[in-house]
Amino acid sequence: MARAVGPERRLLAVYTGGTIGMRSELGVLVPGTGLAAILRTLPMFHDEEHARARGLSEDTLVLPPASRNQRILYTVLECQPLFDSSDMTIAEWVCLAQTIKRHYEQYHGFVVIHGTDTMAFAASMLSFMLENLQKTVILTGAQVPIHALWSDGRENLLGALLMAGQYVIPEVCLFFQNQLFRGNRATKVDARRFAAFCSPNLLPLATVGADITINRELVRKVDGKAGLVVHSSMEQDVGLLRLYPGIPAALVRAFLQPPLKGVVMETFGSGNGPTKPDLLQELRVATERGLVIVNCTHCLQGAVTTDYAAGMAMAGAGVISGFDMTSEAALAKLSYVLGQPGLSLDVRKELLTKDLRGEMTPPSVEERRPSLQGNTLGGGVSWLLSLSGSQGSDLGLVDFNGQTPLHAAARGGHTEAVTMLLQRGVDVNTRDTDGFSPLLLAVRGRTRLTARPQPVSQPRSAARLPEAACLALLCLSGASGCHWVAAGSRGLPVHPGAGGSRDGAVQSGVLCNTKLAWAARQAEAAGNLAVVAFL
Ligand code: ASN
Repeated sequence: MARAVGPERRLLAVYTGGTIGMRSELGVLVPGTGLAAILRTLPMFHDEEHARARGLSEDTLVLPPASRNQRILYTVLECQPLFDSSDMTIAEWVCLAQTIKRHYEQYHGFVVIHGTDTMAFAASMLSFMLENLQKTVILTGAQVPIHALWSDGRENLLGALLMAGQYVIPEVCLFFQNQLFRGNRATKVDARRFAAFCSPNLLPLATVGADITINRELVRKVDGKAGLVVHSSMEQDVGLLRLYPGIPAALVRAFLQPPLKGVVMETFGSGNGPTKPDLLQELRVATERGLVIVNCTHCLQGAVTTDYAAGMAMAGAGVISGFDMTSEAALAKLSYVLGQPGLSLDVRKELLTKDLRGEMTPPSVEERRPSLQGNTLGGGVSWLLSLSGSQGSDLGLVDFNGQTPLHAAARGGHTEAVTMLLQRGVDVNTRDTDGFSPLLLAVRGRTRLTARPQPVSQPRSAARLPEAACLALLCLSGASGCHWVAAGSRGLPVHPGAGGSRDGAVQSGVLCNTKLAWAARQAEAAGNLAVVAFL
């Protein structure tokens, strides 16, 4: 990711259709031609004076200056015909990828104006078709036509042009309502609201407000100087099957017949499906025949696991885990992987489990090992390893916010990891750049800190710093349903509304986050925190 330099940045805006340019005909919206002409009349999209002074050609539009020394010039390429995106198919998206390739050297970046209904599919498809992308490609559109008085189209298109013009983000992205998403992580979640998209399993790459905030560590790195490759041979015979409770095995059998070559199967929760033998048999027969089935969850957020027998049964029937991929991304990936010529079935399956374009977060190798997954401490260890990326890493290392693995473990509620780190003697009192200790992050990370009534006069364990801080960390970082009280040595500040006694004996009962955080911060500042936990 880099800030784009140079006095002029040239973009190609490929207009494929969608509501943004639609007109009403006989009371219904249909794709409308002439988007460039509309944009030319809107001062926010075209600086006529500058265009004339600069002698720009008729088909080149220029944005008003966004920064002092840079102008963004763009050309709108209107597709023939224009589509409501419900009519888009793999063939149209291949054409789009080839158009980008054809104009790749001429332009600094690309904006694709597309209908919203299938925009997440389009972005996913393009992300796989375009390999070694070194320039920014951003899809955008609108919920309301751009010429309407109240339309999201103007902001969305202007935002996409500005992002593509000012930054080099070498990915296929989707810009909507001030957020720039990785295209193959986005999904449409609302038919009417302007916030139509979300990226359930990955934070936005950038957010636009008064300032533009780029999530730099998320943006993919360019792979050397390899040239752009367009993969046009996408498999069309791929499908999407959403399971529902009681789905008859006969229906599943009918769906899985040739010419189908790959299926994204949407399952329940964390990848679970019915364990009825006849249904599992249909899945097994199909996968043994060479049909590739990828398991994605119905849920908007979360990933496929084998935590349940009902999830293990899917894996047992030869179904491949799609981890946290959206169904759109999984379908596009399937189409791409099955479309590659000359690969064995095993290689294709292997590719499907790998993160190819940032579309999934596969678990670390350690997380996949059943021996580690089976116990809670193992879960903590594998989480830690995924954090560090290697077994031998220094557990005291800090990230760019000054946070250690203990900060991260405490913040995320990974009790087992906290235990392990404390056992290894990491410093419990390290502060991050905001001055927060792991204990304070653990407190802040809790949403409910209500303790059931519990006798507090006989604490089962009590300790002073640093043991008390360790203990507190353990109970606060995720142990659900734990009973706890915060107690202090003499002088522990008591929040005015918290109850408890001021002599420092016990602060107990129900403490909300704010009060505990307040008390913990005061006590930490005074260096005399002692916390007693009842587990
Ligand atoms: N039906 C339209 C389309 O996807 C919806 C939109 O663009 N908002 O083309």
